[in-house]
Amino acid sequence: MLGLCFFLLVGQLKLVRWPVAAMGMVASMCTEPIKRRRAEKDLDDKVAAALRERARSRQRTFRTVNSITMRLPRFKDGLRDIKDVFDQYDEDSNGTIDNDELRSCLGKLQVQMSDKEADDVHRYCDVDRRGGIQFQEFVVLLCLMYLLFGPDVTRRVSEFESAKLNYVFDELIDAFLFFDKDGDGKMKRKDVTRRMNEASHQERTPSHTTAQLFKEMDLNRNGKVNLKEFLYSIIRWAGHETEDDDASNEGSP
Ligand SMILES: [Ca+2]
Ligand SMILES: [Ca+2]
Ligand SMILES: [Ca+2]
Repeated sequence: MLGLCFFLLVGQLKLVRWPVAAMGMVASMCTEPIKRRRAEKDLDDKVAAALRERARSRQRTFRTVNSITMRLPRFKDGLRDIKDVFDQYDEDSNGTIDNDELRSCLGKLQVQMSDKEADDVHRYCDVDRRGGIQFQEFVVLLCLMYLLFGPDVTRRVSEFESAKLNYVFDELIDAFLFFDKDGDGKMKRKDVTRRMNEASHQERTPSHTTAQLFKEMDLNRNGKVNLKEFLYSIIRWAGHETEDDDASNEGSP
């Protein structure tokens, strides 16, 4: 505590000597992450509320982890269809949906949002923080829009593929609800461990495996996995890698 007070004090002493413009910049650097965190939390809360509503109105469809694993090939098929949709909205074909492309995409899906809200969603769905929405994040985005705004969203994506997309999104969301035992919109490690082991009494999943699994899903390392982290991980595990992703992953550290 004393150490923290010391750092704060040193910081203030330095600020006194800085020009006013620099102080303004520091102030905006300090407030910006707070605003971002608030927008992130608001969206987390909205998603959690929609999940609770859904859990109340829907019968549980998954009873074991194996039943989820068996659906992965179907997820993969569904992802192939979404790739065509992504290409349609990635107007300049650079493999990323930027802010303007997202606004135009949300307009076509008739999702009512202000530009600021659209930008918040853009930031929220940039799960890997590489800037912009790449394909896997676009699947997360569409699934979240489906959860928040209902099946009309997928109908506007594609009348023809709508039923198939709904099926994939329903299954993905139900898989999350299977693990989110207390229905607060966050999976805890103990929930995942319990679920992984309740199907078989003889063959327990080693604890280091569930720990590793959880660590891979908990992208921001806060000890909980929310729906977007779960979706992003499942999409990776379903094995859909686009050529663009392969190319950009090679370049990343
Ligand atoms: Ca683009
Ligand atoms: Ca991204
Ligand atoms: Ca997390």
